Amino acid sequence: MISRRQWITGISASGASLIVPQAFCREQQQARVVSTWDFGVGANQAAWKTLRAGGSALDAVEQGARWAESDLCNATVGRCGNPDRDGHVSLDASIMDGDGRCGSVAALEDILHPISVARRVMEKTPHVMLVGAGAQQFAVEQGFRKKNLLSPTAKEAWQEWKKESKYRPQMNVERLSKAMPGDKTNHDTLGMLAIDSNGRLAGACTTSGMAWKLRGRVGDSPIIGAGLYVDNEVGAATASGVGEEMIRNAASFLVVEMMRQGKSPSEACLAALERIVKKREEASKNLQVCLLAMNKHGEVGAYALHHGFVYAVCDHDKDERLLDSASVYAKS
Ligand code: SD4
Repeated sequence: MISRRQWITGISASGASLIVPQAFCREQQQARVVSTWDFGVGANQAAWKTLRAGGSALDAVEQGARWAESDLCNATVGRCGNPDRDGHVSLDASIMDGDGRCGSVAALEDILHPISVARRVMEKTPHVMLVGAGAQQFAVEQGFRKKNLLSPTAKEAWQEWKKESKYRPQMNVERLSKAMPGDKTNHDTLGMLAIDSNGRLAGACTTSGMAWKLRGRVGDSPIIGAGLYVDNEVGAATASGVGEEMIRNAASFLVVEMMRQGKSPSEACLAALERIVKKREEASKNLQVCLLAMNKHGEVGAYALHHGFVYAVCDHDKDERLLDSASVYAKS
C-alpha cells in the first residue's frame, strides 16, 4: 500500500515530475488503476492511457476491460473465453461509477465487448441489467456486431472436456501467465478499479465465467454488489473466483461497507473472506475467492482464500507492479 506522502516522494524520485509543486499535488488526487491477475498488467496499461490524459475513471475502466476482452491469450475473459458445457461462449460484465450509476449484462453471446454493452445499459436505459437474448438484442440495436467468439483453442479444449464431461472447477491458485484452455485454470475474471485525478472512482468486471458451466449460469461478475461495487464516499471492490460465494455474501458490497466502518482495503477484504469461511468452512478449503479493494484515497488492498492470487497496480508511467495477495489459508 502506498500512502499519499510516499506517492509525492515517488514522483519526485522519478525525475520527470520533479518540478510539480507539492501544493499542486495536494489538490490533485493521484490517478491509479488496479486489476486482478497477471493479465491485469496489460489491462491497466490500456486504462492508464485514459487516466494519464486526465480522463475519467469510468472511461479508463471501460478501456481496460475492452483490452482484456480482446486478448487472444486469455481463456477466461472475452473472445477466447472457454465456453459453457454446450459450447456457447457466454459473457458476463458490469461497470459502475462512484455516484452509484451502474450497468451490466449476463449470459451475453456473440458480442465481443460486453463491458461496453454494460455501459450502454447504464447510460441508455432506465435499467441496470440485461441478460441473454435480450442483452444481445439490445447490443445489436446499439450497433454492436455479432461475432462467433468460440476460438479454435477453446473449441478443442471443450471437445476434450466433453470426453468425460465432469464439471470440476479447479482452484485457480497457480495461474500461469498467458493461460490457454489446456492449462489447469478454468476460471479467472478481470476486475478493475480506478481513481482519476478528480478523485472519482469507477470499476469494471468482465469474464466468460466458469468454463463448462451449465448453460444460463450467471456468476458474480455482472451482479452489482457481488462482483463489483463502487461508492465515491468510501471506495470500491471487485472479485474473482467462484462467483457463487460472492453472490451468497454480496462480497464486493460487503468489502465497501467494511471500509466504511473504518477498515483498510486489505482488512476489509479479509473481513469479507472470514464471513465466507465462517458460513462454509469445509467448502472454502477447496475453492478460491479473491477480493481486491481501493479506498477513496487510492489505497489498495487484496486478500484471497488461497495463495496464488496476484493483482496489478499502475499509477505512474513505467510504474506497473504485479503484487502477491495475502491469503487466509497458507500455501499447502
Ligand atoms: C464467475 N467469478 O463467473 C467468475 C469467475 C472467476 O476466477 O473469476 N474465476 O464466477
